[in-house]
Amino acid sequence: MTRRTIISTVLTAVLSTAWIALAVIATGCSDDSSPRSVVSVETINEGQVLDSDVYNNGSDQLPGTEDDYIIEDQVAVVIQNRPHDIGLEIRPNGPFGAVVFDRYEVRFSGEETLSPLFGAIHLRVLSGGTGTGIVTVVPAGYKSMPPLLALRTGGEMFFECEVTLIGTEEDSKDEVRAIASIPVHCANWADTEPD
Ligand SMILES: [Ca+2]
Ligand SMILES: [Ca+2]
Repeated sequence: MTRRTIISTVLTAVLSTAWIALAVIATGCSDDSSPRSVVSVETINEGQVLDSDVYNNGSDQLPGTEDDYIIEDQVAVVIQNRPHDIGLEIRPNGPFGAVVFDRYEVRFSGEETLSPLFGAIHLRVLSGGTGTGIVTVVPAGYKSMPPLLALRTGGEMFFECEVTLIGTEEDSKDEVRAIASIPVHCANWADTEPD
């Protein structure tokens, strides 16, 4: 091996190492594995406790007749989507980091047990903006079986309900989650007409 070849080989090795170092630095400078968008729940059910009516006597106001029905409780969830790196200038409607939620989970805690609920949703929230999704919290079916069924004739039950919206950031395809909790007060409340 000539002296020139040795120098060339060493130089190539040094340059390769430099490239690797640059690559590592570049990786280190970029964001970590977390999504570039940070989503959070601004409000759920406008910050109100959900009073869940387990039975509606219908327009004749009599229980046990044909016009009776059971309301499916839905709440509005307002999601905020802001950029992870606050140094970036993000405009609403810009292409960066819109998130799309496609499903949600509801989990209850309380003295009585209610099964977790898994639902679908379609909500796209632009970066730097907010969006409102409607989620079912207490399905009608839950009110037709124990333990809620017993409330038709009286009593009340309290639950803390955790709602998790799950989706992806369009740009990075990273999963994003927004979590909120809402107190739910179940009883056979005075009947109201559905919206
Ligand atoms: Ca009725
Ligand atoms: Ca009622």
